[in-house]
Amino acid sequence: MKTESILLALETKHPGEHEYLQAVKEVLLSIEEVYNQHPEFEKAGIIERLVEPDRIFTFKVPWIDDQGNVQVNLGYRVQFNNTIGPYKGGLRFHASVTLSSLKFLGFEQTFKNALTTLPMGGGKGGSDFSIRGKSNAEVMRFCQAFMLELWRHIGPNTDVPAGDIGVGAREIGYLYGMYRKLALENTGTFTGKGLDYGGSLIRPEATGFGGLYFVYQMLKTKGIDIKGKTVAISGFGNVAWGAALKATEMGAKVVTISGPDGYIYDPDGVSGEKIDYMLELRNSGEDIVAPYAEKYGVEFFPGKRPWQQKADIALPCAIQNELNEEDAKTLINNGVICVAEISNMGCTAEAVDLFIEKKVLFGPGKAVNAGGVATSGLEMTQNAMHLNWTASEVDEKLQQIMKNIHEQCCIYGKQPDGYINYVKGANIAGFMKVAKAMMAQGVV
Ligand code: 2IT
Repeated sequence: MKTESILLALETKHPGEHEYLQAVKEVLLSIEEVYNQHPEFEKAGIIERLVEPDRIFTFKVPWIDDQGNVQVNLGYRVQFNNTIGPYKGGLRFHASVTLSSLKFLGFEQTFKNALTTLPMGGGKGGSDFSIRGKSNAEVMRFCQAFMLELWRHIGPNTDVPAGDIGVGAREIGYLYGMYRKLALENTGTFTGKGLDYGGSLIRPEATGFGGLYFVYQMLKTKGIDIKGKTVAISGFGNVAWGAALKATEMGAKVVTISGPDGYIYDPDGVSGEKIDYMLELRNSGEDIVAPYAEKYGVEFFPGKRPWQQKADIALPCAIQNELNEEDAKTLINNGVICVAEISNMGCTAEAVDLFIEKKVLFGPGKAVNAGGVATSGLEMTQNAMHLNWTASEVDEKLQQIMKNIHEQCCIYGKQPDGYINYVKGANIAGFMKVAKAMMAQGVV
């Protein structure tokens, strides 16, 4: 593969799209060897076709705030690749959202969805709108204005959005309500819906639960029990919540959670009602964790990241590039055993390289956090069948899917010395599935 020249051409075409270029580079470097064994891929221009999204919708979202002022945000939907199923992926509402971040997320989503074994293509969307400090009515008006544009591009067999950062149960309710009104259909063109209108049990927990099921499998390869281990978690939203719940249930102790304002260290463990309190914090719309420290009398570290604390397991659960090389060094010096990205691309490329060099168990987001979208796939199945599975039915399927993803990573990622390079394993397994399907379907 002419990796260097492909990357150079992409950089020239899309200058400044750092996250997107970072995600593409990681995948290309890890699939190079396998790709070169398949000259037919090169002939079919698989890479050139895979790195560009199928199409991108960009639109303005005008809405009126509570003071009567007109506000204008940008909205996007990146339909990345639908070779193996309808475009599928979340919507992110966050001030940091740019075309670059959504392209990176859509690219990652394509491989992640392939890994789930379910028939879903990759997509992502969102807006630079931030729910921080907005009233409920403002959030509703924004969601409705956003949907007024997006609805014509999505559908149960074309593109099925879901939540992501800033888009939780409330936002999905407002978005779906407007979609349903405009599209005049009710087939569940959205996942993460409320239980009363087509949602699936376990979907809210699924990203965090799936992450811990994956960590369990990773530790098992080394004969290590998660029980009694200390866990550093970043973030305090839906993903961090699910991860804290499952980690605690498995007998581990979660000692940190964090927000844009800093992190809290709770030596007794974030457990029981303290986990419920995370939801309250999220719903307050203030985007800070400092009140946790006050409420439970623990230490708050303003402006700092949780990776400076000693922990056996580190779980980034917030946003991309939230753990850098310095953080990786600190964690390694403190004896970290396992680092698993439950956020998408939670670690910088330098941090990932260091973990792999030092043979730390490292799980990349597209494998570790695939339980969220996998359970979205299960929600789509239930909608199509017009029935609901029980929580244990969904959870059992989720566990099986995570085990399967772990196996796929081992098949392609096992090194001669026995170390499992999960980055390589996940990238190759995801790529091979999409590439083979693209080969079968011709140049389209
Ligand atoms: O990053 C992700 O996989 C998600 N935000 C969930 C996507 C989905 O369609 O459930």
